[in-house]
This record gives sequence, C-alpha cells and structure tokens, in this order.
Amino acid sequence: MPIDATLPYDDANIFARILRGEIPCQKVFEDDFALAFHDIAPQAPIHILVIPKGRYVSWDDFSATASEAEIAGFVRAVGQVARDNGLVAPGYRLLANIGAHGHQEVPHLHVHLFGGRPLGAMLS
Ligand code: IU
Repeated sequence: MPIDATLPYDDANIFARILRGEIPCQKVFEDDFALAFHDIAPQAPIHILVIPKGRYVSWDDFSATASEAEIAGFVRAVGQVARDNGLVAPGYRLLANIGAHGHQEVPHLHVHLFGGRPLGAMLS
C-alpha cells in the first residue's frame, strides 16, 4: 500500500529496522550518511536502494529539513554506489517514489538505482 508522505516518521518501518541491524540486507555501501543494499524484489539486473541514515520519510522532508552535510553526503553516496557498480558508462535510472501518487511503499526515503540493461523510455 502506498504511504502518506506527510505522516510523521515511523521508527518501526522496515528500512529503519535494517539501519538498526534488526533485519539483514545485502549491503553494497555504507558510510556516515547512507546505506545501500540490493532490492529484495529486483526490477532490473541491477536494482539497488540507497537510503539516508537520518529519519526522513521522503524526499520532501529530507529536502526541507536535512542538514547540508546530510544532503551532500547522501547525494555523494548515490553517485558512489553507481560508480562502484559499473552503472555510469552503460547508464542507469535514478528514481524516488514519493507518497501515494508516487506509489511509495516504505516510509523511509530511498532512491532506486536501476541498471544492467536498456530500460526503455520510462518505468510506468
Ligand atoms: P517504493 O519506492 O517504496 O515503492 O519501493 C520500496 C522498495 O523496497 C521495493 O522495490 C521493494 O522491493 C523494496 N523492499 C526491499 O528491498 N526490502 C524489503 O524488506 C521491503 C521492500 I518490505
């Protein structure tokens, strides 16, 4: 079910639990600002999620309230993950779903990195 991105942060959400180490993930990157792991239901040969370590529901509260260091750290982490996984030369897609119409299901900000094949004009 898509979430309401205006609701307060829920510390019981699945990505919060992954960040706390309560649930395992297939980690590909971690630093002070971000964690990246393989999506559990990949929609492309490479499908990685990158999440900030802070308590942000979506791109909305992150862009409005995160510190400059958190924003810079997260953006740099996303780029690093793309480079580390060989996505830059062939190209890839970067996507963030926000709220109900965006069909966001997990209420902790995440960006999807899709790659490993030509992706077509747009994911619907
Ligand atoms: P969305 O942008 O919120 O719609 O995407 C959530 C993604 O999180 C989706 O691609 C799921 O397959 C993925 N995911 C996951 O990787 N591990 C989990 O335990 C759960 C969802 I729940």
